[in-house]
Amino acid sequence: MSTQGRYTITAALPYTNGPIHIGHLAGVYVPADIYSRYLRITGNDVAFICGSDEHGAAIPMRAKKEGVSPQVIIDKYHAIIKKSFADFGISFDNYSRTSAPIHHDTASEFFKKMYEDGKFIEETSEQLYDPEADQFLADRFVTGTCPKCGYEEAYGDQCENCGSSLNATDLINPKSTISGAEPILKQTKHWFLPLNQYEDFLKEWILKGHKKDWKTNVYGQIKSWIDDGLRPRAVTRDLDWGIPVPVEGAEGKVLYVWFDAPIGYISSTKEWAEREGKDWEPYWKDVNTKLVHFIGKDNIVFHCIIFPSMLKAEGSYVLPENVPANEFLNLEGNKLSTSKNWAVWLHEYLEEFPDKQDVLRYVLTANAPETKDNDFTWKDYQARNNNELVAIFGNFINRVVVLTHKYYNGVVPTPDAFSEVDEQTLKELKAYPAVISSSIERYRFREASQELMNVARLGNKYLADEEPWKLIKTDEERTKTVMYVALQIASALATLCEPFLPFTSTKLKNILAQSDVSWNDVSEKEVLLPADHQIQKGELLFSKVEDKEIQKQLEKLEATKKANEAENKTVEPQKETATFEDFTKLDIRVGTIVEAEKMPKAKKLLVLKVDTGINTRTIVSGIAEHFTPEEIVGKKVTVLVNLAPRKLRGVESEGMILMTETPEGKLVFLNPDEDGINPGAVIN
Ligand code: B3M
Ligand code: ZN
Repeated sequence: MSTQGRYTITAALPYTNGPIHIGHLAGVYVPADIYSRYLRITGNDVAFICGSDEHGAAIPMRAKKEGVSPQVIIDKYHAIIKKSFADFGISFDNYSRTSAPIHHDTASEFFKKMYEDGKFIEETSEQLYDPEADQFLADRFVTGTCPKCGYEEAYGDQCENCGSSLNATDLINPKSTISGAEPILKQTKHWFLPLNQYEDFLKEWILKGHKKDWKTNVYGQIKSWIDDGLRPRAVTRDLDWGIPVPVEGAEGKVLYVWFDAPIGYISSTKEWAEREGKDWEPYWKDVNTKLVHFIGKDNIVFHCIIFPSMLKAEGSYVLPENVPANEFLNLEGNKLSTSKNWAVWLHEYLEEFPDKQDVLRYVLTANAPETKDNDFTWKDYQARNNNELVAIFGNFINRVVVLTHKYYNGVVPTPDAFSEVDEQTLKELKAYPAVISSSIERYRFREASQELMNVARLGNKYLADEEPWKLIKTDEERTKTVMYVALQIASALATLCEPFLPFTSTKLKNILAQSDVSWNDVSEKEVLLPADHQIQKGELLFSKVEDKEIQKQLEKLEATKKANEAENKTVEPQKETATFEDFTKLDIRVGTIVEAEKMPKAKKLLVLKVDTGINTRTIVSGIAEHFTPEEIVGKKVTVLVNLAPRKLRGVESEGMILMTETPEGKLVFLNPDEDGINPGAVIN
């Protein structure tokens, strides 16, 4: 069991450019909350810290789209997000926001200290500038033709077609997305954190120090970043939304959002400490403090490479003890997406399932994407609720409470001598706190939630075996003992479920009129609910979710799908007329994929060997995110065989596999009967 200590626990600061959904809850906030609640009730000193991330280019972009100021956007979503967290019992000690003055000051000072200590390198380079809008263009604000593959809608930082990461200045025919003007090059100075200088430190700290206790998904990502070689990273931007760079000669520049956001953890801690009359510094600077960051997998590099390098450079802070990042949650087989409205929004869920916060917490924990991406389905939600929370946990408590009232007017009976079964059951019960602790302390929250359910199973089995409802007719003394033992299990459950099911825990403690059973008491005390103790009238802890409620949710998603499809029906305009001669120039054949492998270091590319009937040739195809090499070997495909060969990442590609795309953006081989392919889908 955990020894008492000081913990600073952070949960990723959500961007205030939209509300939050089940993916956020499952990936970050529920596990962080379980961990924090657990540490508190086992006697640790905990600062559980979060806040809204209100800077970055995405906020003004969203504001522009909605035709309002960035301030309106952040105020709106900050309020919605903060309320959702409170509604789901996420027990932050402080929820701040990065627009707060205390954060602006803290981040500015952090930057200044690093600046004065010579931790940055300054570099003047030519950046794209929108002469009409009179501003420098963040990478995402520039589109143009990809120099690698010719795709015309590539972004300044990445080509979504071939997966190459780009520099905005490499784009051919670049266009500003703000004014449409052609950007010009203009000199601008920026400050860079030379991450390459931190390689040795990072290797020593993570690769050696934490190899064993960090999650393999996290460790693997860090290792591959380090193995790829780290480069200096700009920590300032030309943008008019953010924290002004606090040094001379930096007018019109702000701190890069990923520089200021993690410092938000520190400023939120300060805000909390000020309010509580505490000293914030031990929570960040005392070497005995354990700093733990809960995040999603897309934030790993920032929390495991960049922020630790910043902390190291600043010099006075502790480094994270662990970063238990989760994978992603999908919804009914598709990626959660804010823009496609493919989500279960927390505020909407509560309208339809008021009082079922704990159910969602439980389902998201039992099925958490801890080691791989996972799928949330409404059927699974219903099954976990009906078969576990109602049928096991709720049923056990209900029987205990109802029988105690029926037989003893709600007064805990005095037991007789324990039988062997009683002794064994109580012994098993006492072992659970350590078992659940061990899972939680290793960040295995799924496992922990199942061990909790096993406590209820233990109670159910005990009642089913001892059958007090029959026993009462033949042996009143023995019945008292059985009910006494069952009440001890109920009491243990009230305490042990608190990290997972905080609302249920409160209800159950009220029913049992129990206030002072601690986590350790469950294993250490002989008696949790003493004889003669009066319990309260019962209420149902959980209720069944009916088929029609699930059906309604599925229909709602179906409607979203239809709406997205309708929106995507904006079919691409027909191209210029091609003559018959033009057409006959294209030589399209059927081919068989005979080999497939991933292109090293390119997320989207597969290198294929295709038997075209003419010969077997190499074709590089941007489909790696849609197919595994294994699943396509042997597939028949259509191939444009006389496309002029071109090199992709140094590999000569001789031809093109014809593909099309579903409205959800999944690439499919040419087979127009495939689900979701609509008239007008472009073949390319
Ligand atoms: N604002 C959230 C995200 O990437 C990002 C986290 C900041 S944590 C310091 O979804
Ligand atoms: Zn490209």
